[in-house]
Amino acid sequence: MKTARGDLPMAKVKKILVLHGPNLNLLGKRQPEIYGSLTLEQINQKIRSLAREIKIEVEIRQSNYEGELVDWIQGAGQHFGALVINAGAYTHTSIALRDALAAAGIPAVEVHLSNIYKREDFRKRSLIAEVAIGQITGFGVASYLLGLRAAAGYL
Ligand code: CA2
Repeated sequence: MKTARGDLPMAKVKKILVLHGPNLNLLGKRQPEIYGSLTLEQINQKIRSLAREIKIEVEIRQSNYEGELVDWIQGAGQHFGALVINAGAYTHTSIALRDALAAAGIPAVEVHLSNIYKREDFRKRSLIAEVAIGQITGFGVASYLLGLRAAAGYL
């Protein structure tokens, strides 16, 4: 039987794709008062450790390029059952990411390290919130871990 994913069999995809958007590769080097002191690699280790604990597979990618993120989201439905995404500043600007997430055919959880509603006005609007199943914002690295648990519930 064919599925929304095309020719793949009905077997559930147990893997989650975690996407980090622009500038998240700079974490730990600047603005620790806003984003914490962990580097992106340290955050990724915590994500992988939780994934092992709750027995799910994760793949983690980071890009500073909007089009690359769009390509990854477009392809995600073929290999992953859900997405966790911190789209960084593209959260507030990217109709392209929003459209890709809306078309992805898998649930996405939006996460942010900082509380975007306690910051500048331009960060208070998320263009992807309406196409995500939910949003977790303001808990530092725990936002990713809560997001992973939430996404795992949809596998
Ligand atoms: O709070 C979040 O997770 C954000 O998605 C982080 C983005 C920001 O543009 C969003 O409004 C909220 C920024 C990513 C990290 O940017 C850095 C810039 C300089 C030094 C370290 C990180």
